[in-house]
Amino acid sequence: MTRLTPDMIAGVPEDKIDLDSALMRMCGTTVKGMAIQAAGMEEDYDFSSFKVAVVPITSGLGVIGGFAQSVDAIVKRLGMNSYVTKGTDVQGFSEGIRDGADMIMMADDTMFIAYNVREGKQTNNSWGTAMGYSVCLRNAAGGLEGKDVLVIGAGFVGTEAVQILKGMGANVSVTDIIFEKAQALEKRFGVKAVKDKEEAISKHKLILNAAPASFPGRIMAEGCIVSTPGVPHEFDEEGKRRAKAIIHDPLEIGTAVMAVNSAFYSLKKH
Ligand code: PYL
Repeated sequence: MTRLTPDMIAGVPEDKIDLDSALMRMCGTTVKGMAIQAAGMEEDYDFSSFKVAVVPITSGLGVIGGFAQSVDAIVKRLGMNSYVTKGTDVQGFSEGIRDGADMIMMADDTMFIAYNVREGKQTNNSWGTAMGYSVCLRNAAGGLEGKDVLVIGAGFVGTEAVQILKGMGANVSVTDIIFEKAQALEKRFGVKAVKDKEEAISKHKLILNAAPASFPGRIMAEGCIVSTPGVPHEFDEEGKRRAKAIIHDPLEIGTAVMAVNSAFYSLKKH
């Protein structure tokens, strides 16, 4: 998983990219609507009763400037009652519990989770990101049943994505810079491992890019839809011209899905 930098998430707290409008234009949903779909629910929900504590974590490579504030802003935009704890790590976790938080969100260098305190259940960001970007791709494509979809990257997110997309009825191919990783997913999930990434990109109109790689527009299919959580993220002018839609944000789609899915552990009971 590529580690975010403060620059990558600088505009998230004030929603500089206006993600709701972008998703409404490309996928026909708001961020919250997408997250509710990703969590397998239908109608809208008022999440204002959910108290969420976002805990900065200093382990490993340490705090990322603006990360906790970005998560807090994303969760607030879902209508939840969110705050960043004063303490970090165990102290921050304990503060959230003491304050009666329903959910605790925190990330170290390998895991980012939304922990539902009441239900003792968690949702992680790899699943949240894979599910969120798969729902966006499905909505932008008007459904994936029987359609060819290419997943780039057989890491944490790509591994979740191949399963989710197959479950949505897509014919899934997967490629990775380490071909053996793609072959391992072929063996486990019955998807198709493809070795030549550029050839695969040129042949697919539906792509979920779960790798840090971006790709030159000259190999992209006309009218392709690229759902791409991969960071860093850049597409050249030719790529932007050829694509029907490029769905991307540095953190919000995955975070919104994991927060909503974790909240639903409590709501699905009723
Ligand atoms: C969750 C993000 C999405 C992409 N890469 C993942 C990443 O950067 N993970 C590291 C997050 C570290 C957060 C730090 C803090 O500020 O609390 N421990």
